[in-house]
Amino acid sequence: MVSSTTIQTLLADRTLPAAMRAIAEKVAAGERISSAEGLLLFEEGELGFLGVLANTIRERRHGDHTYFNRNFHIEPTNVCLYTCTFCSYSRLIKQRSDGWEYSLDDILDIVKSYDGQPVTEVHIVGGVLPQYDVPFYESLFQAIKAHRPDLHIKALTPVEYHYIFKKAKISYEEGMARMLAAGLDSMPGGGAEIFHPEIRDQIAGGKCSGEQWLRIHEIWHELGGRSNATMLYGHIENFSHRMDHLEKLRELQDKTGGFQTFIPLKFRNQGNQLSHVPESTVIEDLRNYAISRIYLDNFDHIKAYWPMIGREIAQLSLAYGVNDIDGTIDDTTKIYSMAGSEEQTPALSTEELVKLIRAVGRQAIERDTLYGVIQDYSDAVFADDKQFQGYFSLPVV
Ligand code: V47
Ligand code: SF4
Repeated sequence: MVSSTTIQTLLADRTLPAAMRAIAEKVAAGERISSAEGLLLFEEGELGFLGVLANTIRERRHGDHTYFNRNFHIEPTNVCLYTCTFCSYSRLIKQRSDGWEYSLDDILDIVKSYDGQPVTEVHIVGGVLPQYDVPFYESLFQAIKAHRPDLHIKALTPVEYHYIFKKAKISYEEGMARMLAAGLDSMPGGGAEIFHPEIRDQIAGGKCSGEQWLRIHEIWHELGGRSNATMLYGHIENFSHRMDHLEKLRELQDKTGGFQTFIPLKFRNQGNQLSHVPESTVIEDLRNYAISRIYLDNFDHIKAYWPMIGREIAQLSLAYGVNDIDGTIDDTTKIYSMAGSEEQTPALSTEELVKLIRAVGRQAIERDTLYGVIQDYSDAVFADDKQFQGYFSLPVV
């Protein structure tokens, strides 16, 4: 455990404002906070206070366990017919001369290049183009399963699904059932951005709406599938838009229970149409993780995507509600390097990732996509193991 400051310590502080005290009492009792309280945390919650609450919940649920997954990403194309202003893939930004468009065989060759490697999941997501339609993805999923049946296919978002089902003139229900039959195992969390139309229309106009994103996940959950959810924050939205987004996710999760993980995605401002918008501070990133952990009481996991935020903030996030760090990722992950992430070579070996987790006093657990434990690295010894540097305390408010 990394926290020496407990909620009881916070409650003993007579200067704690009454509204914050009420929230802390709810968290101590394992009760749900309201959306108004969530908004108050966004507006007024101090980092140290939020950290104690979020870390309490994190340790109550997971102790020191910090999950990672050995996966690889395939991006079929880096051009897209949509023009999301935050995205470096948009045709407005990326000219086709420096773009790629993989064929089914190209994608299969990438899958085959991982033969013999202990990866458990392929994460497929990229731009939206007309040639990538329902029959294309059906054939792709079938071909991957024929080649490597045990590889979990986590693929596409409601942005692609909405587009391809509409083009094929089939319902979401029929479309998702066909994807399931073809071999789709789960859905990643992308394409959620900010659900509220006031913001979505400005940054992601033309692609599926917030309601459509939620509906496609709901249908997938009803088919027995699991999925993730994201929120792209730190651009032109305000706290009430973030709260609205979290509220809609919590409501759907109450209904279906199909979400596994929530992944806050920090907006990165290079190489896109929002380059003039300053990026959020580290303090805001940690506050956002913590509030997500506190508010989303029906989500099992909160994930930090380290290629986007960097290794140090990922380590810090483990004290602010996060219990999952995405993957031993290879160099095919290009979205964030194009958008300005400092992780220009976003690859870590399993050993590096385990050491990164251990260095902040947590326990590294390799998982599969559905959080089945593959290996607990608590006792693993590496050749150049440094003295354990862990254990630090959260700031006392
Ligand atoms: O939907 C695009 C985001 C998402 C930028 O489910 C940007 O396990 C920041 O969803 N700055 C795709 N973010 C990635 C994604 C994801 C990643 C890792 C794991 C999982 C999972 C899902 O990336 C897009 C969009 O919201 N994005 N451009 C940018 N400039
Ligand atoms: Fe296309 Fe997705 Fe980028 Fe929007 S965020 S331009 S839909 S790749």
